[in-house]
Amino acid sequence: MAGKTAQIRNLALIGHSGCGKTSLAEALLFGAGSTSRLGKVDDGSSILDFEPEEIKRKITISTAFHHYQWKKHAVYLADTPGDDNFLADTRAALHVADAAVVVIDAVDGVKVGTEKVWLAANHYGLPRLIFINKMDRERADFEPVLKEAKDILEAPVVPLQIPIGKEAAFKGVVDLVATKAMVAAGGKLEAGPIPDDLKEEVEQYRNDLLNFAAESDDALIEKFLEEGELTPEEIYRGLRIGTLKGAIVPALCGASSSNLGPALLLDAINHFLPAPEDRGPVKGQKPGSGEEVVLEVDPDGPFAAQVFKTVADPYAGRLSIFRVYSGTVASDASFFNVTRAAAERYGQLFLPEGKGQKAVATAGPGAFAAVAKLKETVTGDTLATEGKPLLLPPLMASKPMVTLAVESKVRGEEDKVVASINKLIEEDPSLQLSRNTETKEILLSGVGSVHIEANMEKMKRKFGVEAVLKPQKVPYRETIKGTTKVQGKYKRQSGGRGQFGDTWLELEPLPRSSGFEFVDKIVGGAIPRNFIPSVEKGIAEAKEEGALAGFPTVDFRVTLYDGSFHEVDSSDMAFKIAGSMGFKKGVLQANPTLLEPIMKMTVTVPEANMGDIIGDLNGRRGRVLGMDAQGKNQVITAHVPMSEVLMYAPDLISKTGGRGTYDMEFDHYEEVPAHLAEKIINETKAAKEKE
Ligand SMILES: Nc1nc2c(ncn2[C@@H]2O[C@H](COP(=O)(O)OP(=O)(O)OP(=O)(O)O)[C@@H](O)[C@H]2O)c(=O)[nH]1
Ligand SMILES: [Mg+2]
Repeated sequence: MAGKTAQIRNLALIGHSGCGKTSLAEALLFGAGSTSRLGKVDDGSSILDFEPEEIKRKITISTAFHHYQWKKHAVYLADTPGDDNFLADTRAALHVADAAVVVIDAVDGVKVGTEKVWLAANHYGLPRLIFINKMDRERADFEPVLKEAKDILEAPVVPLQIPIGKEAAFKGVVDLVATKAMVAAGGKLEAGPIPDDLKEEVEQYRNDLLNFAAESDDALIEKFLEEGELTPEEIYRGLRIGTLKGAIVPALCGASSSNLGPALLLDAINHFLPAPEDRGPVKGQKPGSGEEVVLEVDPDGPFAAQVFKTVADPYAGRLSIFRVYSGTVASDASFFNVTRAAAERYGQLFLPEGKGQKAVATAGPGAFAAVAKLKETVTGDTLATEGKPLLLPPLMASKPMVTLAVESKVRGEEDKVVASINKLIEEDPSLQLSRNTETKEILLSGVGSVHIEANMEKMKRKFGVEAVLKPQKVPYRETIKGTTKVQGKYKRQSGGRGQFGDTWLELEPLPRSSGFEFVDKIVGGAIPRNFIPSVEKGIAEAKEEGALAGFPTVDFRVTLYDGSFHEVDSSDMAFKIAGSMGFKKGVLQANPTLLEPIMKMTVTVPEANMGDIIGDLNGRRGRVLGMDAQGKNQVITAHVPMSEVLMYAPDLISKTGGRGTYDMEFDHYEEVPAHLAEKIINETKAAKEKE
């Protein structure tokens, strides 16, 4: 028996950058009568790509949500970004979606972006449909794309249609289930006879389709073997069973921007994609214990939902968008945030509708719903009924690949920049903010440069705060390699009370990561005891701006072994200065050198790119530590100087056609080779003089 939510669908549109997801979503919404005009990405009239940063670039940056009713089904959809820079948002949508419609451009075919979202959909085990889009474009072709989907994505593709005509002559499809042509006429599709030249092809494809449908179900197999035919209802049933299991991926085609074909996708979504209950009961953990909690999908049962996106809305305030898994949430009430163990009161409940939102009284399983101004809740949190708490699995974290330094455009407004970035992070947890205490820079990490740039534009627009992006500085350090003895003497004795401090210091190198050590070997009162801490203080302060190029000096020992003083003129100040003078002079005599941070990198690339990537890492003064196979990929670990990989992401992307990814973290400091050290010292000094 069908459950209470049998006529609800929840899906994400996914696909490579620019394949037409937003255009398709607009066509579905328009076709179902949810919107009154067909929004276009190109003229900025899309209600899904509505943010100024999206309109400017003509790409989706942030997942948008909408919903429609079609033949008694309520469908909630998420239009996700295809660009790599914004895939964190796409993954978050897949985390909560029940199904996916994978859009593939009929000209470009399966691209790296398609593979990435396909794998993400595999990760979540999502039933899916394929929509081969842009059949009207020059060089559009249906069959090669099907073949790529089978070969590259390893998708069990089963076409539900074949196109009638292509490129400018694309005018409709043959519906292989109903065995009739659906041809564009006056903005609608009209049923008609199958064109003669397609009959043979139709028969072939239809045979495959019947076999797939029959194989999904024992009763159908029997009937098919006996009668050699199935009714459309039986075909739908068989294909649905197969699709829900992931054994079948039905494929459709069309042209979204001219709204030719999406109308049939409306039916396919109803027929083949799962209702919330088809995904099985909701599984979570009991907070604190890790014990599994299972909740049946039931609009009348306990409430369970997950916040998977937060948006700063200029009118409504901060909106938390969540997917309802079970129960029904009502307007002007409260729910329990299980993750934060806090009750949250809220006002109006909304269904997001792209640019706008619709106020509703309730929302049940399958819905993408939103409330404004929650106090404690952030992206990823689980919401539930108090007393029936369960924790849903956390969202997948995304790796930042690019880090840039952020400076306030207006001097002295760094605090405003930091506060605004923190607000951006609430919306987009794939951004990371940090501060380098050595270089004193504010650092912003993101998935790619475009990701960071688009966020800076958004910051200017939403909060009126402007920032300048720069490559981050490398936190070099200084040290000594030799040992020396040096006198640090400060004497000012002309007129009035003078200043006198005299020290003899020995400087020695220490192993890496030892920092700074001070040894007091004064005997016989050469320097009175009370002045000795001042000598150490003088050195400790001076070492922060090293003698070589102004970088912190590390890994050395100073032994104070002799000195002299003056009964009247000696003071803490005089000994502090004497210590710092001795240190600076001593460093320059003790074979000083620069140290640079070495990163530990883990680079994951397709096998075929491995040689190239290793060669490149060697060229960056890297040392490969190991290689490991991981599926079709190779994982290379290496030590590479930070200065060589500040902008590694674009190079890795171009060398691997976008397939490579990497992680890196600081590992240790090493000496900079002499010829490079000289260059860095000169450049740093020149930059200081300019300031
Ligand atoms: N000729 C043709 N152009 C199309 C079709 N569908 C979309 N386009 C165009 O392709 C471009 C990209 O379309 P979008 O709908 O923004 O693609 P998208 O997949 O949402 O892009 P991202 O969200 O940025 O990944 C736009 O210029 C559309 O007008 C189609 O069926 N035929
Ligand atoms: Mg889009």
